[in-house]
Amino acid sequence: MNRVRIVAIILGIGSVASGPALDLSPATQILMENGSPYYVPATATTTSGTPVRWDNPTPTHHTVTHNDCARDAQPCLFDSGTVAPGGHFIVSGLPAGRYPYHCGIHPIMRGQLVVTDDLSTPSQL
Ligand SMILES: [Cu+2]
Repeated sequence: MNRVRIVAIILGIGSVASGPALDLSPATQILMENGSPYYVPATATTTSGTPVRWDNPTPTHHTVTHNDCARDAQPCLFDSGTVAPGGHFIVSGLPAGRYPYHCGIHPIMRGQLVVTDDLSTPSQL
């Protein structure tokens, strides 16, 4: 009985790992596109405790680069580097804030990530 149950659990994990459509992780997802608005949604809102995942379903290489990465005085909070077609990029643990970003390869591609405090996580006392 127990063995059957364990096999079923393993198969379940395998199907999630191999099928992006079945990804059950509670990430905020953003799609890259080759046409406007380029990042969908163009403005994504999430909470500080939620990973953010950008997927590149296009046949083109793109990046997800925080705008402040180009300014020496500002902290560069995320820069994916090149994300190949079919690839993805995940950021987690961002503090609350508003993060405009762009594609380093195609500067016309611009998006914005808004992170709010995660109210489900108890604040440190
Ligand atoms: Cu691009």
